Amino acid sequence: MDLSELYQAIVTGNAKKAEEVTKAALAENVDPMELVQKYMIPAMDEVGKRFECNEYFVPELLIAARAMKTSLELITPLLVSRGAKPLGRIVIGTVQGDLHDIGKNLVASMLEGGGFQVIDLGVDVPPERFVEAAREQEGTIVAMSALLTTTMVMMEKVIKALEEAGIRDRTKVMVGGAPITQQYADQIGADGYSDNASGAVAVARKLVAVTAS
Ligand code: B1M
Repeated sequence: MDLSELYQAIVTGNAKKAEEVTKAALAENVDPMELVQKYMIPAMDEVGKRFECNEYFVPELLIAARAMKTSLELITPLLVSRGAKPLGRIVIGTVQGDLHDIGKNLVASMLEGGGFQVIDLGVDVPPERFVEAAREQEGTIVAMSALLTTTMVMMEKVIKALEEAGIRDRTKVMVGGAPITQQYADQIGADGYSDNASGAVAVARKLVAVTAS
């Protein structure tokens, strides 16, 4: 099977083909994370590059995203484990003003697969919504995703809002998304950062261990 067809299907926004190749690959027991990491994420990176050089425009981004999501819908159930007692509770969302959710959804699925109870607040999440969700249960981790340089600043606002609500000391915060770096995470006072979905699980596990000790 030629898995580069999955890459091509996403770059060209061919959701039907993406679905077909993903189904065939899974039927042949190809590792779902290999599909995501080797073909699907590079395809979205290529779409981003074409957008940057004005070869693609917003409609092409949208149809590529639709193809990506079609494949992810088939893969997500395989990333999510069931039955085990959760390691901890995580509320996740894309920050206010930002509508990108593919990476956030992937991180949420990996966290769930990694044994966490995940409450997904969706996209365009205002600081007070993160605070409200964190307040519901002590020890909750707040996980934020941002894809735009114009919206990443909201992460700091959420941390400030947690402080103002008096729950920052009992709420760990982790951040990620294409424009976020370890340096930025440190600068805004986040407790954890990862540049990818499986790394996010390792970070969340560390944060839980720190809270428990
Ligand atoms: Co947008 N977009 N977009 N877009 N888009 C980017 C982000 C951009 C880099 C494209 C470019 O110019 N090359 C650029 C941002 C530039 C900047 O800020 N510096 C951009 C722009 C400009 C825009 C608009 C402003 C375009 C416009 O309207 N003129 C607009 C903004 C809308 C808004 O949010 N208010 C816009 C809109 C869109 C669509 C809606 C059309 C669509 C999103 C559809 C959707 O998500 N449902 C879209 C898309 C698809 C992209 C690109 C092409 C792909 C994003 C993606 O899904 N990547 C993107 C270019 C790119 O990133 N290469 C681009 C795949 C995904 C798996 O990766 O989300 O990075 P990512 O997640 C990774 C890691 O970052 C990490 O793990 C994930 C898995 O490895 N991660 C975390 C993410 N969150 C994490 C959280 C963690 C830990 C790790 O802990 C909590």
